[in-house]
Formats: sequence, C-alpha cells, structure tokens
Amino acid sequence: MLALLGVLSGALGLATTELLAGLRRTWRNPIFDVGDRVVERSPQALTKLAIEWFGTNDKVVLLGGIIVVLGLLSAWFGVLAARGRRKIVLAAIVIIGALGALAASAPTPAISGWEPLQTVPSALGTIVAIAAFVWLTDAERAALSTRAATAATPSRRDFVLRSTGVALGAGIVAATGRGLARRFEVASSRDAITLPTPMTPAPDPGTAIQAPNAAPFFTTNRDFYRIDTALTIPQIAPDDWTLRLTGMVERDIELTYADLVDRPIEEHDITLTCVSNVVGGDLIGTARWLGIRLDDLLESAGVDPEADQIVGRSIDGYTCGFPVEALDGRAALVAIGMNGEPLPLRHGFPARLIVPGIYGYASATKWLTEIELTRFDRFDHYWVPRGYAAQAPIKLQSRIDTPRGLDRIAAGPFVIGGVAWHQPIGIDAVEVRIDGDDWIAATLADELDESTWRQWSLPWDATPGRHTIEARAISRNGAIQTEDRSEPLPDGATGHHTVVVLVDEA
Ligand SMILES: Nc1nc2c(c(=O)[nH]1)N[C@H]1C(S)=C(S)[C@@H](COP(=O)(O)O)O[C@H]1N2
Ligand SMILES: [Mo]
Repeated sequence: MLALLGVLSGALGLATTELLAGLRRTWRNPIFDVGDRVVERSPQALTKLAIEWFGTNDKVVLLGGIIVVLGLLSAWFGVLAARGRRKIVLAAIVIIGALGALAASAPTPAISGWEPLQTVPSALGTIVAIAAFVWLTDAERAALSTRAATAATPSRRDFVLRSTGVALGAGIVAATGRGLARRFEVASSRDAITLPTPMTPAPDPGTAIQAPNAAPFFTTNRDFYRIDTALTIPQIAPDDWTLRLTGMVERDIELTYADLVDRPIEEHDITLTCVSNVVGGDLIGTARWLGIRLDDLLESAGVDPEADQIVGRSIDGYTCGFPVEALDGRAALVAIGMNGEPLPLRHGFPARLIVPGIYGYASATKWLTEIELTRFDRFDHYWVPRGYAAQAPIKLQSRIDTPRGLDRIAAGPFVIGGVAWHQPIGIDAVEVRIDGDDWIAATLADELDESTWRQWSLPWDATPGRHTIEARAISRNGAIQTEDRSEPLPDGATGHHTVVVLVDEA
C-alpha cells in the first residue's frame, strides 16, 4: 500500500513528461534520454555483453531496466515516507528529476551543446511527482492517524479516492501525450512521396541471379536486418530536412530534399553488411537503392586533397567514417529509396549513405544530415573509441543457407545452397566440402553487380548419417576465404561457415 503511493506518484510524473513529449517535437520522455546517455557511455565490454546476451533486443532490455529501477525506487520511497522520511524522499525525487534533465539537456556533443529548454519535461515531471507524492502521503497520514477507524471513515475513503485519482490521471495524461505525439510522426509524409525515376535504372535481374536453396537475392524491406543505436526512430519530415556538405571542401553545400531529388538519380543493387555479422549470420541483406552519387556531390563541393576521411553524421548524433579513396568509381549513394519505396523510417528516412564494400557501421549513416570531409587523424567515428577499426572494408565471406545447422533431411538427391560476397570486388567461385573431403566447385548464379552477394548451389547425394558441410568463397582478386576464425570485433568475422546435417534413411 505504502509502496503503491510511491509508484503512483512516479507514474504521474512520467506521464507528465509523456504529455510534454506530445507538445513539442524535440521534447521526449527522459527515460529515452537516460537510455541514450547509457548507450553512449557504456564501456566496450558492456556493449559487447549486451549484444551477445540480448542481440537486437538490447534496447527493450535497457529501457525496461530503467523503468524497473525507477519503479523499485518509487516503491521504496513510499515506504520510507511512511516511516517519517518524507523530506529525504522529496530530495531524492529532485535528484532523479535532475538526472533526467541533465540527460535530456546534454545530448551528444556532435549534434549540439547544452540545451536548457530540453530540461522542461523532467522539471515539470518532477514537480508533478512531488506534488502527487505530498498529496497522497498527506492522505495516507490522515488515514493512519485514525487507526481505530473502519474503512468507511472519511480519511480512509479520501485516501483511496486520491490514489485512484492519481492512477487514472496518470493513464489519461500519458495517453493524451501519446495521442498528441502522433502528429510528429512522419509516416504520412513518407507515404506522400513519389520517388523520382532513375537516369540509370539498375538492370533487370531476371531469374539468373537466383540459385536454388539460397536466400532470396533481394531482401525485402520487411526482412532487412536493422542495426542502430537509436532508442526512438528519428522522425524527420523531408520538408524540414537538409543535407549539408562541410569541412575540407572548397564550398559548403546545403541541399533540401527537393534539391536532392532534382540531381541525377541512379539506381544500384548493393549488399549491405554489418561488421557484427558472425560467420553464418543474417546481418546482411541486398536491396535496390535509389539515390544520388556521392562522388558527384563531392565533386560539386571540391574536396581538399588533404582530406582523407568522409564522415556521415546522423540527426541522432551517430557518425560513420570511411576513406575518400573508397570513392573509386563504385556506386556510393546518398540513398532515398529502397526496393522501390522511399527509405523505410527504420532504415534512415529521408536519406542515408550506402557505400559498397564498407561495413555499415563505417559507411551507412541513417537519418543523414551532414557529410563532413576531414582526416582520420582528426576525427574518430562513433564505433572507433568503442574498439572497432577506423577503416573497415568488407571481408570475403560465404554462407550456407540450406540446409540449416542440425536440419534432418532424407537420404537422396539434395541441393545445398547459399550466398557469397566480397563487395565491391566480386565473387569468382564458391567451393564446398563434405566431411572434410576434397573441395568441390559449386554452381554460381549470374552476377548482377560486383557490389552484391552472389548465389551458389551444389547438388549432393545425401547418404544416411551425420555430415559436415563447409563452404568457402574465392574472390575476383584471387583471394581464397580464410578458415582462420576471428570475432566480429574489431573489423569483421572470418572463418568458414560449417553446418552439421542429419540424414535419415529414405
Ligand atoms: N544513425 C545511425 N546510422 C547507422 C547506425 C546507427 O547506429 N545510427 N548503424 C550502422 C550500422 S552498424 C549498420 S550495419 C547499418 C545497418 O543499416 P540497416 O539498419 O538499414 O540494415 O546502419 C548503420 N547506420
Ligand atoms: Mo553494423
């Protein structure tokens, strides 16, 4: 009962911040700000553990954890107050509010400096939480002082009424905030966009790119993996968006969405790969991207020959960085379209970078707002202080899609299938060996573009028992995929994908 008072007051405080988040685009529930600051400051070992334990659910775990901690603290506050420690509790609530305000007002230095207005949700939330707490604990005291009284005495009833009122109030206030915040969502501006037609359409892939039993050549937007540090998906209306090109250039450029669409638009099929993809993993996908060429854009700005790094900044403070040298003619894009649609919100709407051959963390900034020309010895992009390599070309890799590890299949003819990639160089061969025997060449599907993965397959006469299937790719540059195993950190996993399959008597 006492604990409940604390929790109710805390809930009303949070509900207030939720209401404020519905009033102004840049205001939000400070739980997200605290979460963001935790993510930014987490030591590398902790980030690694979180990803290993929770995978892509790490965000839910983080936010849930903050809410649980707040809930437990509030409950404890309720108990403390009943033991005559109300002043201490009030001071503690102020401290928690101040932490929220601090988290909200000191965002990533990359985006902006100290922003006093951002403290408003936490400040008002704290005031409301305190007021509710005082109001409820007053009623509680009155109820307790009439010990002998029955549940029907006015003070007891008053207490129950007040608690119910606060609970209902919190629900209504939070729901109102949620409702109001919907007008900041940009899903409808995205729906309203008609994508421009490319000057150079990508080739019609036909069916020759697809090998049997390999993952589909194009990954649908829905199935495309998502990796980012954003706790809430940035909502950027194209009308409010600009892309700036700054730093070591002859002239700064600023493009609106309309300016961007007016430039020559190209379409390219590119396989995006995450450095965290383990051998055999699925943090990789291929899409048909629509956008403007980054090399063209840089040419209009005039790049200082001393610049050796291109940094892509996101509205959320994230940065990537890759060598100027990477723009060697490959189709690096400021992309606005993905598989025939405007970029989905979670994939970076309204614009993002896509650079063939460089792991996503170092090249593929989503919710892009600025491209800065600089030097590697002057700036470390987001993951560099967290232990990842500053430069990260994608490694030669292959994956077995069918069969899956420990699948049971029937004896007889069976087609092994998979994908192999070495963007932007291309794949020349894939070889498979069974039970450590000789390497056998797989059949490759056609190559659509050196910057996409290539499908492969191999017919096999499966005999009863347990078999180990292993694959390796051979690059267009002659390199043979190494069997030496290394972890994703610091610059991408290596090793052969190996699966064990159980073959039953036919
Ligand atoms: N703003 C922003 N962009 C980002 C990231 C991020 O955390 N924030 N993560 C990068 C990483 S690690 C990868 S692998 C790709 C993934 O892009 P996707 O989510 O569209 O598949 O986005 C990159 N761009
Ligand atoms: Mo990544």
